[in-house]
Amino acid sequence: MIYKGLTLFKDGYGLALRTAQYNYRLYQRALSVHYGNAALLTPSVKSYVEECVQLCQPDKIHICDGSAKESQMLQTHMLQQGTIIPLPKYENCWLARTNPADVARVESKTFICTANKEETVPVTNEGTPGALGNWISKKDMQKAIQERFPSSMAGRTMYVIPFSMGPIGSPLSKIGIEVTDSPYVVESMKIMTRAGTKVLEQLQTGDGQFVKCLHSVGKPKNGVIEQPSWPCDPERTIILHTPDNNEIVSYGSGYGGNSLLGKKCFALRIGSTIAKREGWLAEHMLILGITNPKGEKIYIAAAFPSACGKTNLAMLTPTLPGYKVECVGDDIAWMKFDSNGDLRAINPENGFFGVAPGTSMATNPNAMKTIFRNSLFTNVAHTSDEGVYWEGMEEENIKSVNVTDWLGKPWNKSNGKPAAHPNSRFCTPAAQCPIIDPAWEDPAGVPISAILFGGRRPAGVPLVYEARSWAHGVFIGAAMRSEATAAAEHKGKVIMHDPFAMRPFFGYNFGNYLSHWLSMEKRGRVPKIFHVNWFRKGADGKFLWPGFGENSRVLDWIFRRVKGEECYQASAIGNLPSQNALITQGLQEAIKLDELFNLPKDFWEQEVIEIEKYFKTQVGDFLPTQVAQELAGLKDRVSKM
Ligand code: OXD
Ligand code: MN
Repeated sequence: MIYKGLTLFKDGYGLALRTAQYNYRLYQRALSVHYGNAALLTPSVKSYVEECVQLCQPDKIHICDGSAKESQMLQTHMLQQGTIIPLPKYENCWLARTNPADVARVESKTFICTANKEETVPVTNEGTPGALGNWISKKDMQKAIQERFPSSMAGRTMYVIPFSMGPIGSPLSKIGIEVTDSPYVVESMKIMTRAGTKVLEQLQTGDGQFVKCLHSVGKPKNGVIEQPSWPCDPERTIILHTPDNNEIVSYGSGYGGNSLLGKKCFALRIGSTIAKREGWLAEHMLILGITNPKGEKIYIAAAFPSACGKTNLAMLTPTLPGYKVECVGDDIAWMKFDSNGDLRAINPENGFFGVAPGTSMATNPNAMKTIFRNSLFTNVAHTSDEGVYWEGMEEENIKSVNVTDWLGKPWNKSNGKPAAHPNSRFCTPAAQCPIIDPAWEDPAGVPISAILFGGRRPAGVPLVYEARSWAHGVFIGAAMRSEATAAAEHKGKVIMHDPFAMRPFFGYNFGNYLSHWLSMEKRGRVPKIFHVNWFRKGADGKFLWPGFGENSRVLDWIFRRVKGEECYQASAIGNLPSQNALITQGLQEAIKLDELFNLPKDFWEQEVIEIEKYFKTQVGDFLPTQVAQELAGLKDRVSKM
């Protein structure tokens, strides 16, 4: 095998780093570091970069420093390539349009690589295809890499992004190095994580550990890049994770969760495996702080599937007088017990990569006040006054302008197609959120008093109920279901199982994940668990609950339960608010509380059958006995309803 040797030059001179194959001088080609300071790389980062260079054969190396000057340089480059267009209506905002074949996460092409399949997914004898993640063998993973990566960066620059998930230096934070050939990824990672020189300095003083993240947008086999402004290889896209050596390899897609490797790949998939080993939790959860009229404050974490309103809840404007909500994070929580036995959470991210459609001054004014500075929009519509538009945004914005849709075509309402892609996004710095929590970067994290599970359930599931115990709460998380959304490649409004809102993000066997959750009770004081459903519809097909700011009424009940108020009544599925406990005074519309909290026996009998089937076919013998007992308990109580 011929290795291309690597010589990293600082500003074209000086520092030479040798590969193990340095003696193959004949084959060596000096690669200049045309931006950044290679002297800051630790030996293990250097050797990782060298490996990536040997494999991907980039033309240049850029070591990201995280500066504004660097961003300007990359923006100019992306403007020239046509990857982004400026949005002078706002301050330092940009719009990217992807290749239409690269618009969402690709769950079917996402794999976890372990020695045995059972480490990754529950293996059952039921003959039903597994829906709790995809396993790949080491051999097949190597084959997949060798088929795609050699020379995949030829003619391009390789960017080396040092990033921290969590505040730099926090005992709860972890570091990653993402190597990518996409300047869009660099700019997005600079918003979504703490990235740049400070992280390299932390690596030098800390334990030196980092998660290896290799990403290439790739080159199609036939050599034809359909949209040069957005190179990708959708047919051969693959996203690979090796928990054994904390490594991520992603090929073929430039889109969000497939390419910003700190987010789903690191913070959730690899993160959950590290968390299991180290005794903590890495979860697909928002974190909010809520202060009641007495000035008491608690923090709540909530897991909803993608595109089910986590960002809206995290930034809620309460309608209940005297309440205040502050945002710690909108997508991911890393939670660990401290030495006092309190469960403390950090948001490992530094920005919001939120779903744009549906976001407006009416639904999420705090998001709207966050996103029009220093933000990168993807696949939203463009207006002739150099702004953006999406479905749900106040229509005044487009009264006197022309709209170009996410595909770059003229658009008006009458053409019947959405102007923005349903999974179009804003990528914006969290610090700009007007209600960012004062403790959002506290290295110690914030103490979590309640965990919420929820999803889009049009029928049968009440607005809110409380788990009877920790084990019952774990069962509720395991049994979560929700209507499919556009965040991934699923089509239609089918109700899918999405346990813990983690189905696409488990880094290891779901049965073992459940045992890990159950074991948390022995490690410290566990929070109360609740299930919420803002999406129940009445017989007339309309939503029974107004949602958004009115959800503060549900948070108020949860707050009071956390404080020990006896404002509940037991039911077959868990504790419901007792008569009049949910504050309804001041609601704009009359609420059909009976319909909202009604528990139809036939619905719950069916739900139990469905959960039983799911556990049997998907989890099999890996289902912890305690969870099976909780299901049996529910079945028994439902039979007596
Ligand atoms: C996300 C997702 O992007 O869950 O957060 O898809
Ligand atoms: Mn998410």
